Amino acid sequence: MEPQIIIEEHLIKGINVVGELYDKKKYFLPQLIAGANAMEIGMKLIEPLLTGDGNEAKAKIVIATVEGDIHDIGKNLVALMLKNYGFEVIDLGKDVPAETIIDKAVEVDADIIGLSALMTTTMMRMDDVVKLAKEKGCRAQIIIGGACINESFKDEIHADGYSADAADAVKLVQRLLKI
Ligand code: B12
Repeated sequence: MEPQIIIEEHLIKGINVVGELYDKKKYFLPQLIAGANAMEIGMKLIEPLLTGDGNEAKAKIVIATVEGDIHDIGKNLVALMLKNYGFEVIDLGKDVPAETIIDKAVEVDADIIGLSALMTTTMMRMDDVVKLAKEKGCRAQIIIGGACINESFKDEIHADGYSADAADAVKLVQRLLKI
């Protein structure tokens, strides 16, 4: 089976089932954490098997989960896919303050900033990053994603792009950078 299929058809579908059972109060935090850990272990095994075509120009992408949010499975997946397509990805991790993200983007002269948020309580932290980028004259285009994010939220906070999944994130970056 192709590694990409294992991720899309099995790991992501699996964690979504865990999420649905959690919503229905059939699963609780321990099961949620066990599911997330299983997904991470699976991803570590699959990572070396993924191969991009390696033909893309090396653009720099700073990626992070916003402050107050510790969900990083989706962000890690997006980072992995982008690396796999030859982009230089600087992953700042999770629960990252806006200042840290913008300072790093300015320091490395990033082309793109990728932001992830999974909670309605943390999605507004993306707005902070967009505003701070303008204030500090950061030239990077900002793309956003996460289960609670959509195209209209992207427009509302004046981010440059939104994608619903990791495969589309690659296409989005290629489109924004015109490559
Ligand atoms: C796994 C999980 C956890 C794990 C996280 C482990 C980890 N290392 O990430 C643990 C158990 C730690 C956890 C904790 C909590 N969680 Co939680 N969690 C989930 C769950 C079940 C799945 C999330 C996930 O990983 N999905 C799989 C990935 C692959 O999908 P994804 O993140 O959406 O990413 C894809 C796209 O969105 C997109 N994408 C993502 N990021 C980006 C970034 C860019 C730039 C782009 C372009 C695209 C992109 O591409 C990705 C790949 O295709 C969701 C339920 C759900 N169905 O979403 C709840 C959920 C997100 N959690 C929730 C909550 C409330 C919490 C807690 C507050 C629970 C608690 N009471 O403590 C804490 C959070 C504490 C905090 N401060 O952050 C709520 C949020 C509700 C809301 N709307 O605000 C959810 C929706 C569950 C629910 N229905 O209540 N959680």
